[in-house]
Amino acid sequence: MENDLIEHAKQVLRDNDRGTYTVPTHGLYPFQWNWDSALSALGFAHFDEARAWTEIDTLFENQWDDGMVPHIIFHQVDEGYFPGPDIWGTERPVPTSGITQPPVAGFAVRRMYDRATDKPLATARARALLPLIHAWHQWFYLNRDPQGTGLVAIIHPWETGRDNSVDWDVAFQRVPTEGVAPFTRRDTTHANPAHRPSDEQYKRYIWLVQKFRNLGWDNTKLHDASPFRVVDPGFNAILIRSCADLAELADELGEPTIAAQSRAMAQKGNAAMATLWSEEYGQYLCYDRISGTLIESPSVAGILAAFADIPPDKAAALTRRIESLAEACNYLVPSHDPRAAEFEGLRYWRGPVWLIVNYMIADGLKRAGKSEMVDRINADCVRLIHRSGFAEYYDPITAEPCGGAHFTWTAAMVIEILS
Ligand code: 9YW
Repeated sequence: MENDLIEHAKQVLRDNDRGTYTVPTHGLYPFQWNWDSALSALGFAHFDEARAWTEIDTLFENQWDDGMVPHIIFHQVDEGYFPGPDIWGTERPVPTSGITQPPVAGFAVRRMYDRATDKPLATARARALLPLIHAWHQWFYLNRDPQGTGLVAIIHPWETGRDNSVDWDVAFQRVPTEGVAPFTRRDTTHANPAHRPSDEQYKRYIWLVQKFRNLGWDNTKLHDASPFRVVDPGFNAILIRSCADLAELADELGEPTIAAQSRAMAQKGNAAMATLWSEEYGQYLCYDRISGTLIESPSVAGILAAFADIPPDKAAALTRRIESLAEACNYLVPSHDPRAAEFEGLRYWRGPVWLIVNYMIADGLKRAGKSEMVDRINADCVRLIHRSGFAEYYDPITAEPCGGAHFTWTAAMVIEILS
């Protein structure tokens, strides 16, 4: 039974494989997405290590000169997605978007290296990627933490990969909708509009893109110029974990300078995470860098923080928090607390379960010794797949499959969990 699931998952990866990169799913997302690729490579690594390395290589071939790795790479022309390269206007040789996404590649590369059966290949690829991933991490702290707080801000909801999270609702009101050129959405022709962000949110997404484009995509200016600057605990945890993992990898590969710098970034980030803890919510919260306040929104971002090396008492508290969420839904871990007024079980990042998020939470809790909760989360992932297939996301109460089907990173996570 589980072997069948793994075989099916591999087929999803093969079907979405475009040779040197994979698409998240054909139709809805016809290009390469940043954190999708890093996590999908983990799935490929179980049956084709060379292909897994190529996935990450392709991503970093499109790294910007300043160190940023863009969130979408438009390898081919496809009118089926909005906003396409003409809207971004980044003028890259291979067109890309102008913002980034959760930097999970450092974690993925270390894991691929550690598990590699072809060590010469892994050593060569990891050695080449090491300075590139390090440059991306340094880019973050330089450009997205200009005050040196130890935590980076995102300047567009798309950067967190949690596009329409409740976390942004208040801060996003600061982003105007006036002056946005008329556009036609494409996502709602591929997926049920009830599972997607609203039109008004799309206008604000595009307003920000226009703003940054008018500033020539100059990252030394964008942070301070953006009316939307939010510190996300999940995003920061991913960056911290990737820095820490890159430090270990750099030690192994004999790169002491990268190791020391990576470790220093991770340590500073880890210490600063404490400022995002909420005793009242029993989890971490986002922080609005413009209003200077924590955002009172019980989303999964504050639980995903477990992916970094958080203190044992915080890992225990997050485990209790997940136990409490389990009382309000049938499948862990909902992207928003089902008891909150804003919860919507079908709408993207306002409630549904995402397997990639589950995977990272479980990975962090495993390191913290919370094996019972890890088993529970993994079992829920498998139950969801059995019931509803390889969907983009799932209703945490009914298990209804949402968004796109035949989804690459969902399949990759199944291979990871079951192998
Ligand atoms: C969009 C590809 C991407 C993910 C994001 C997810 C969604 C794209 O799909 O965003 O156009 O809204 O929110 O995390 O990387 O799977």
